[in-house]
Amino acid sequence: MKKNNKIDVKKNVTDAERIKENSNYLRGTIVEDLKNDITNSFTGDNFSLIRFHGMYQQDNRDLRLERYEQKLEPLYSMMLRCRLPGGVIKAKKWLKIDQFATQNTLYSSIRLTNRQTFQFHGILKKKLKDAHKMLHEIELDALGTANDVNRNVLCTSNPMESLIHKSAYAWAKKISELLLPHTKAYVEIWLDQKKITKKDKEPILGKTYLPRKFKTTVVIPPYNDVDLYANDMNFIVVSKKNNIIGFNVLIGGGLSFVHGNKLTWPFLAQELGYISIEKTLLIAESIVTTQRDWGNRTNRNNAKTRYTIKNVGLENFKREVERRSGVTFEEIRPYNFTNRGDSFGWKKDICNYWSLTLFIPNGRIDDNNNQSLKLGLSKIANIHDGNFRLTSNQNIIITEIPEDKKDDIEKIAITHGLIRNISNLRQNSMACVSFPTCPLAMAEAERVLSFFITKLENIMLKYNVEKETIIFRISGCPNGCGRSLLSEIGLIGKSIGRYNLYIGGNRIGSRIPKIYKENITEKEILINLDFLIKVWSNHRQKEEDFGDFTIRKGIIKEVVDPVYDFWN
Ligand code: SRM
Ligand code: SF4
Repeated sequence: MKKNNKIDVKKNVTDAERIKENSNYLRGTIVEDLKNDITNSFTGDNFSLIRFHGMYQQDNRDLRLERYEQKLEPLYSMMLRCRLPGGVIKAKKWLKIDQFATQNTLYSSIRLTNRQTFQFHGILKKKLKDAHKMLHEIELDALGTANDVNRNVLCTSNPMESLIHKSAYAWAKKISELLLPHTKAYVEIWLDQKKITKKDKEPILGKTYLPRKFKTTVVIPPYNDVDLYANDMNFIVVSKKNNIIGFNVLIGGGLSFVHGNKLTWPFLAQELGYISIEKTLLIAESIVTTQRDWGNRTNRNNAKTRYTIKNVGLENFKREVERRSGVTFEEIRPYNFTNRGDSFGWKKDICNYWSLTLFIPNGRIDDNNNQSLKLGLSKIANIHDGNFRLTSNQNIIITEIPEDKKDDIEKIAITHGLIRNISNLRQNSMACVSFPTCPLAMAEAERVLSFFITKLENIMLKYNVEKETIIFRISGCPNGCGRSLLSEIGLIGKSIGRYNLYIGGNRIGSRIPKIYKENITEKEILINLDFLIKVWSNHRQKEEDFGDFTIRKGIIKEVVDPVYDFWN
């Protein structure tokens, strides 16, 4: 294994590295698999390679056993995630998305994600090219929305709220473009374009791409609606007289861990320094290439930026970024976050248009017996010339609404359940997708969120705190997609019907909560929360948030250094 006492990296690299190296810039044999109609699945390395093109192979886990007993192949289909930096899409384009979901997917729904984009679940292999071609027709793509690349770039929602918002959104798009894979594999395979170049090149990502997924945000204080502390690279806007003059740069956030593995831990993004605006792309590139070259390629559990920083030290990482970019970081400029979540209802923008923020339960846009959100949104899209803007909290903002369309849009929204009276608690809650489509799910999340919220609403009513809010989130496994580790009360799935209960995060999402009870049932969770909310309602200081209260009262120890405190 060792040569001259050095680890032979090539020999020790993970299978994921071998797959990338041998893929011919992400082509593999995907084209051959598409011609094979005996199975609905992708074979060998292609299972992983299609992720770089924005798709995941899944099967319906509710039907797995039944199909196994019938000796049938699992019901394979693909989830496809669109690239939509800042979450902005023309309302008219939405109609195509809506139509595709209805006509070509097994579930007929569209799922808004907490990274400002949408996913289709249940596309059969034979329909995949149609999906990519439809996206291309409306000037979208799914490139780089999954696997070891920079993912969909987040930006504080509603770019029309101020000139700063508009410009921040432009930066989110520029960063997304800069860090995209350059390979032409995507257009060749999915859009049937002829091979254009003889030799592909990946000047930033490199032939083996990044060691692991990489996440970026552009944020405008005081709104932390993007949950920046969960991301690898963050640009916090610093402005003067309505102009962005530069960014505070924070790196190394991430929320996943592995149950029982103390070498894995969540971590909050840390401050690197301030840069002036013209250095932005240079710095983005240098941070990414440093992580590309220094990140761990022998253990995927320790491959994200936060582990690289832990290994080499923040100062060394910073010096390397400065060396590569030729830019010296200045001292961090003062900034402050006071808000998270979305603010619902009507608002006027800088051009005197209106915007309407709608609550979408779990981000799931579908029609069923109780609601017709999908139909409602398509009716709005039909009469609206402006944009839909997807938020990092799985909601949607209809923007650029002229005064004379306001009433019509509101009427449709009310008729189809898109405007409803809901509690603050519900508005601020979140769950990941989990069952039935997520192959990694250990416990339910999306499908039990409403149940938990209704029970918690009753508990809060009982103790006269029903007007208050608590950031409550559920993730079906410790990958933590529901960002439970930035909540005041977070559940993380252990097995069917059982969760770890975390408390002690704060309202603005800059403190990681800690485990309060391990592996408990839904009933036990509610008994514990009834007790905690009762104590909070009786003993909190004026307007003290739930998370802060649990720390002040010593109910849970504060997580200061997550590497140690998260586990001990
Ligand atoms: Fe996630 C994997 C869904 C945001 C951490 N995530 C998955 C997969 C693709 C399962 C898989 O690998 O097969 C899930 C697909 C479920 C399905 O059926 O749709 C999945 N993640 C989601 C979404 C849809 C959750 C949602 O309800 O909104 C989010 C899609 C975002 C997007 O549009 O790109 C989503 N995932 C997150 C977040 C939150 C965030 O980014 O703000 C996290 C935690 C932050 C972080 O990255 O640390 C997150 N997802 C993971 C991980 C753990 C990564 C790690 O660092 O170890 C995995 C597993 C993996 O990558 O190996 C994962
Ligand atoms: Fe799936 Fe786990 Fe992510 Fe939930 S947290 S979507 S269960 S990977």
